[in-house]
Amino acid sequence: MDTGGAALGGRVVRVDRGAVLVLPGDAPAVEEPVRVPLHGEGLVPLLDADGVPGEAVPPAVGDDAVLGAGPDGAPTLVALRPRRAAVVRDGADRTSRAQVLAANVDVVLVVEHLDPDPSPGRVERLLTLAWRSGATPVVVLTKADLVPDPEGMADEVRALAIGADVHAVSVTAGTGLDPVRALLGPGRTLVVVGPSGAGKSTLVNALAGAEVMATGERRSDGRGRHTTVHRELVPLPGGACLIDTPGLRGVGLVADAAALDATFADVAELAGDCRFADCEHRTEPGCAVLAAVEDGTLPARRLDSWRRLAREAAYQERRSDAALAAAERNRVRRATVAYHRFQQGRPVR
Ligand SMILES: Nc1nc2c(ncn2[C@@H]2O[C@H](COP(=O)(O)OP(=O)(O)OP(=O)(O)O)[C@@H](O)[C@H]2O)c(=O)[nH]1
Ligand SMILES: [Mg+2]
Ligand SMILES: [Zn+2]
Repeated sequence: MDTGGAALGGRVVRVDRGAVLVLPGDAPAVEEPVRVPLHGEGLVPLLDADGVPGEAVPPAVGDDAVLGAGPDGAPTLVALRPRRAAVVRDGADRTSRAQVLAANVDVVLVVEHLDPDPSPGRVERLLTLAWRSGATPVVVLTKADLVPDPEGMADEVRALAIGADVHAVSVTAGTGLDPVRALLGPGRTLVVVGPSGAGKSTLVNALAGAEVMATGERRSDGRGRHTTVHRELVPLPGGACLIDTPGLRGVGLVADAAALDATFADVAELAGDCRFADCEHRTEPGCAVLAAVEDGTLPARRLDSWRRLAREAAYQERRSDAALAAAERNRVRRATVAYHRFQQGRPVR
């Protein structure tokens, strides 16, 4: 496949049913994105580092697209360049594969509100998602104007967000945004993830300096109503890109032991001192993790949260192994059918 330097390319801004919106990379100014139709199942080959097409996948927001021209001159999506980092969640149903929420990102902003109280478990879950992506996780605690001691609350979150910066911000009061703005270098891509109503689109607008995304009404119970319904990439005048996403309801994790260990670096370190290498930190003698809970150095909540996510990741891994095995059986069956048709001189489909 000729996907040389001369090939036209662009960034996938949005994925709709049957089409993607692509912002041409070589546009003189930031123009309107072009609508490029998707055909069949909407799968596009993902190129490897050598430009060789590999598995066909659904395009994701943030993908670097290689564009060609159809017979009528209309743009077609030829391939996707290799993804350098991707935020991936477990597929929604039993058959579907993991879903790419955002591709080619540099920073994952884990957005959580200070009012109502932040949920430690949700922050840990989203941090695991963020660590797995390969991008840098940063926690943004919103609505600092609504609580008396945002910094005290931020310190509590810092204790569980090991290795990630944590910023308390208020868009309403215009406070705390500078360290987040500092992440917006030219060519960098940031994606916001978090629950509905956390203020992701409000933050995107503040960073963009314009009302690029619609934001929700504030309800008295502080909960959102899924104002944003599409994942969407917003190019900023300074050359950075922001990807806004709809609120995540109980996002499923894709199994990744390293990401879990990054989020729970404290548990992982303690586990190194357990007597048994395969210690599950339940009832085993010589368990350093249980000892730390016992003497108060590790919050019991933290161990519970680790357990929940580790169990889920293990389940997901078994499930994806089963799905892979089923896909392989299917592939072999199809190949066998094709071979028989070939032997019988019938057209191979
Ligand atoms: N007081 C206050 N309200 C805020 C702040 N940031 C966002 N809000 C309000 O929170 C509500 C939800 O904000 P959105 O930006 O729509 O939330 P979202 O995370 O994009 O929600 P979804 O699109 O549903 O996922 C809106 O009413 C915002 O005005 C803030 O810093 N302070
Ligand atoms: Mg929104
Ligand atoms: Zn142990």
